Amino acid sequence: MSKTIRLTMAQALTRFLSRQVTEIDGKKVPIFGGVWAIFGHGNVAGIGEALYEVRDELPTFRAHNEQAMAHAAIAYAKANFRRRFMAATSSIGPGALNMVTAAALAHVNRLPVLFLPGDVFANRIPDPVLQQAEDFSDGTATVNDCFRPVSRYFDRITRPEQIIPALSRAMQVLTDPADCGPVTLSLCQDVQAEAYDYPESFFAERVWHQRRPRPDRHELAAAVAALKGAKKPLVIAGGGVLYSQASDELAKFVQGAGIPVCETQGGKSSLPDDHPLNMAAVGVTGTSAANRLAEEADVVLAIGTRLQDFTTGSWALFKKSGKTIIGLNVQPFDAGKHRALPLVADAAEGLAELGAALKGWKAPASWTDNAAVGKKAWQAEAAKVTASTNAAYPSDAQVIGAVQRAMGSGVTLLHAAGGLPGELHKLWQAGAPGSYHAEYGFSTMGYEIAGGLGTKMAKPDDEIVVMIGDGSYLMLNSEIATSVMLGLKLTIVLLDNRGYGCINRLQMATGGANFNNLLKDSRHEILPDIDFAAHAASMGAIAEKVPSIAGLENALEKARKNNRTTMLVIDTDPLVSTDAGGHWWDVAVPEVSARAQVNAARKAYDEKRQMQTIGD
Ligand SMILES: Cc1ncc(C[n+]2csc(CCOP(=O)(O)OP(=O)(O)O)c2C)c(N)n1
Ligand SMILES: [Mg+2]
Repeated sequence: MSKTIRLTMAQALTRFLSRQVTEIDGKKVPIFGGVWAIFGHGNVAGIGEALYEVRDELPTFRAHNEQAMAHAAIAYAKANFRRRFMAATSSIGPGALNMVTAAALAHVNRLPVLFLPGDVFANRIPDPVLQQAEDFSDGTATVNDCFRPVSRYFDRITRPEQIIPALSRAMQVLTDPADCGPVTLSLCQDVQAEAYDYPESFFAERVWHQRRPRPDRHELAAAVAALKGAKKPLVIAGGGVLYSQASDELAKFVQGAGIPVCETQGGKSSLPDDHPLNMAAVGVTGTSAANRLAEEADVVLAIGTRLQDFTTGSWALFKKSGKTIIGLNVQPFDAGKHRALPLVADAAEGLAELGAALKGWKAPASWTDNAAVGKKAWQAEAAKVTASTNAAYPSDAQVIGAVQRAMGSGVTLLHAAGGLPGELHKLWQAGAPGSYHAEYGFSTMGYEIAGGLGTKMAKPDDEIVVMIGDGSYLMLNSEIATSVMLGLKLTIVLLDNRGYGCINRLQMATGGANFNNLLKDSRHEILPDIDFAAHAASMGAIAEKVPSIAGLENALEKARKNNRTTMLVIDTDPLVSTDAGGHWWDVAVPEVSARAQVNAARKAYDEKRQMQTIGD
């Protein structure tokens, strides 16, 4: 018999988590950066006590909203290129369900996070407990079943020994680059506190290394043959390039073969913005430089991308009939999308092998040179829309210009929802890999501030700039208080256009009346002039409303020196967005309507849909 140790399930869990290690730059570090926790009766006595025991090795952080704390955990994993991650524990019922949206966010973005919601009593003796939903026909159902479709692995722990296989499975999912995503271990309250004789070996230190699968020989040969036949090849760099930390390999590969690169939201900063082959953003929010090439490309090497509609222009952008897509992706599900030739591999490994096999081959010089001309033209357009202005209500693009001028490309910029993602994708000039942090897989309003917090935890020496709209801010801002309390400084730029500007613009573009998006177009008795600066200041931030673009630049320069979270608020124009670049996006317009504008929009919509391809 091996030696055992008697612990509660919760003690075994936290002890196990604290012994999981990874190696970064040759140094061993805990793979869990900590645990976010909001306690209630469902976790305070069990998990709470167990977290206290390991608080020196596995720190616990207190937040103000469960969704937000999970956002912080997810951003932490993203900023660490998925090599380190965090756990988030809640009580049962509302606390647990507050994390479901965040679980979906992690699921869509393929980011590792360990959810530890409390669950009802496994023994069912005190049923129904506070916050327990009762299913009339299913005794095993609890609200935590909502995590199932948004978890890569879900388990309910109803006996203390179950935590042993459950944690092994959890670690496989969290560390696997292909499967990677949220894991939910739903922890019955009574079982958290139950003791068991666990084998001591379960708590031995375990060192995890990033798995980097190499390509299959046949898939590689097919991809090389396709590329060698290309006249107009194009690389799409997705988030997988960053997660694989494959930027150097990518640069080497495209420089060797003379292939231009375009970037998805998740893949932006794979190459620095000023890299001559980087055409920057592609798709609905793309640059003219990238989209021009996308329309003509005959071989598209899609690396680490899910090929979501914003990238493909709802499959109307990549127009070349008979084109070949090569899906270099660690996940076969993505690698084979749209009848692509799959090249299942880690991005860096795949690029290295492709590069070696293509050695000496180059794309036609006319194609590569043509890309450079397009890039120059785009840069001139971008400079125009981001130039300074004295306008009382500047555009988002003009605010972006001010942030870029004041902060440079050395900061880490973060955003998630509203009009900003589109403008930033087009216009932000990113620096180092990972310096552009977009949550645009789920585009969750309210990710921004908590996401900034998690990013700051991952990159304490970086200046983190969070750009956010008034709508997102009002949805979830409470982690400003957490950032102040934890001494984790963020610089937040809030663009107040008094409503849901981008959805209002979408409404107008689809023939809709201005309705229920901007504050002025919504049902109200009173229309308050919301004082965002006062609101942030009340949570301990340094906050100020700036009167102009020049005022914003000055304030940002001062904010650099602050050691506390600082928020700058600027009024902006809700109706303006950047026309240059961009591409049609499929948003279904009503087929019949009493409004002439809707009927006209439907006619235009039907025409645009003719451009869509499926599998060609
Ligand atoms: C949680 C959530 N609810 C709704 C949406 C749909 N949505 C996307 S952007 C947006 C408006 C965002 O408003 P704001 O943050 O002020 O940015 P703006 O559009 O004004 O630039 C809405 C409602 C979303 N992405 N996330
Ligand atoms: Mg707004």
